[in-house]
Amino acid sequence: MSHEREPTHYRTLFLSDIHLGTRGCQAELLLDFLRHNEADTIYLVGDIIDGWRLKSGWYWPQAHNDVVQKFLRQVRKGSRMLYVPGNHDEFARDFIGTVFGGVEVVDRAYHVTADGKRLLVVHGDQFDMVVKHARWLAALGDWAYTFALWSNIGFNKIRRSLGFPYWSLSAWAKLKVKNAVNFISAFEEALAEAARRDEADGVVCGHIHHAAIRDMGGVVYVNSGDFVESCTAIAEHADGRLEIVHWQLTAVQQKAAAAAAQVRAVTKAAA
Ligand SMILES: [Mn+2]
Repeated sequence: MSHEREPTHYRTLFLSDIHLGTRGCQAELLLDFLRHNEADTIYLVGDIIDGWRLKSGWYWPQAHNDVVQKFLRQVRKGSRMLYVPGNHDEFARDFIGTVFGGVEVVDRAYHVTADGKRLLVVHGDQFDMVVKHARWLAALGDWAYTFALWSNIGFNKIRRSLGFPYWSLSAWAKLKVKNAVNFISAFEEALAEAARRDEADGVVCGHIHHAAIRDMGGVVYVNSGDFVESCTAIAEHADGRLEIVHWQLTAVQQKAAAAAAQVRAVTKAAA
C-alpha cells in the first residue's frame, strides 16, 4: 500500500466541486488524495457540500464524514484553510466572515503565489448571467456587466427564498451538449475578465467541473475541476508553479474501496 509514503507537501492546494452529500461524490478517492497530499494553505473553492441534494433526501455515508474530519485534521496540523462557498453550498454564504473549526469562510479571496502573482479566488457561479449574455454585455460595457452580476445574485436569492434551487447555467449548458464547448470558453473568458477588472494576475475558480490552467490574454485562468467526474485539484509548488493534479486509485485500491463500501452498506442495513 502506498499510504506509508510521506505525503507530498505543496505550498497551496485548491479543491472545488466535491459535492459531499451526493452519490456522485468520489469521497474514497478524495480521502486517498488527502492522505497523500497536504499544503500550507488549502482553498475550498465552492460546491464542497451539496445542500440542494441534501434537502431532497439525506445521503451522508461515513466516507463523507471522513472527508470533513480529514479537512479539519489538516487545519489542526497547521494548514490554513479558506472556504469560498459556491451555489450548491450557498447556505454557507450566511457564514461569510466567520471561522468554523479554524476554517475561514470568505466570499472571495486573493491568493499570492510564491512568485508574486495575485490570484482572485471565487467559485464562479456569480458569473452565470455574464456568461449567458456575454455578447451583448461586451457591447454594452461596464454598467451592464455590473448589472448582470447583481441580477444573478438577486435572481437566485429570490429563487432560494421561494424554495427553488439555484438556476444553474452549467447544468443548463450541459443539457445542450453542442453548446458545451462554447459555454466553457465563455465561462473562461468571463472569469478572466473578472480578474482583469480586479487588476489581479489571474483567477482560480471551479463550478464547471473542468480543470484548466490557461493564459487568457495576459491573465492566468485556473480551474480546479471537481471530485465527481474528473477528480482533479490544483497544486502550487514551493516556487509558485501551478499544476493540475489528476487523482486515480490503483486497481487494488479500487477493489478495497468497493469492499469497504459494501461492508458499510451491509452494516447499515443490519443496524
Ligand atoms: Mn457550482
